[in-house]
Amino acid sequence: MSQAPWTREEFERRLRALGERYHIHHPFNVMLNTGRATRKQIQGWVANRYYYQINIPLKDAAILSNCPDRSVRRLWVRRILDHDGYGEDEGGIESWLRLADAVGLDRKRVERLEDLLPGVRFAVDAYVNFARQAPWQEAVCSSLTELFAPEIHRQRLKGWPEFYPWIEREGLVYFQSRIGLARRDVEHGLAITLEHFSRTRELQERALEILKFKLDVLWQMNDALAQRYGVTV
Ligand code: AHQ
Repeated sequence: MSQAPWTREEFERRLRALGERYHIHHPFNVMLNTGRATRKQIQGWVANRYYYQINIPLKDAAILSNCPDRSVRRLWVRRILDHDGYGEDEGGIESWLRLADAVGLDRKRVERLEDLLPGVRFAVDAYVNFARQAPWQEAVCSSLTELFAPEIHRQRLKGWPEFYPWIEREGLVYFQSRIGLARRDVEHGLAITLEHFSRTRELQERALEILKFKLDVLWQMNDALAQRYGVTV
């Protein structure tokens, strides 16, 4: 006998409760955002996170290619332009390369993925392949880790200038841009998720599993970085 679905409020509460697994709590990220990272650890993080950034548009294009609903696509497409740029706006991937410049990395080396760790590559590829193969609503649900993203960007903007004065402020422009964009994107993604997955308790439980999968993707990236570059807690 299947159980009755949770109310939408309860379903959303349970989605948000998974924030306790967000990578803001990973020791590597805590080290970064409390000023205890070395130049090498920061450079390693920027070079590896570049692979995540360049794959976001591919992930979002996969969702578009699986989604027959024009009203969804016309909003979801903004995400690709946010990263790849549009008209005068050079986009988030260029901003990430500015961050690479600002932390003293050779951007050509970053673009050649010379420092990409296997654990980061496999975690990111798992995310992109999930988005390619899963029903588009499941891939939308997996983007909801950004429910928790504004806080992690705010932490960087607040702490890094004081902790890491050697990083040119221009390099932090990406984090500033994401606070507003993450809020906009989450509003859209959460509405689709609450609508699609609220019909049965099984669907709601599936949504929680999907979000846990994506939280693991982000957590694994930090595990790989901690293993390669060390972590001081
Ligand atoms: O810069 C980030 C970004 O553009 C996205 C898109 C979104 C998605 O579709 O999965 N997730 C995401 C995230 C970004 N930055 C991460 C960070 O820690 O800087 C956080 C990450 C996320 O929370 O999923």
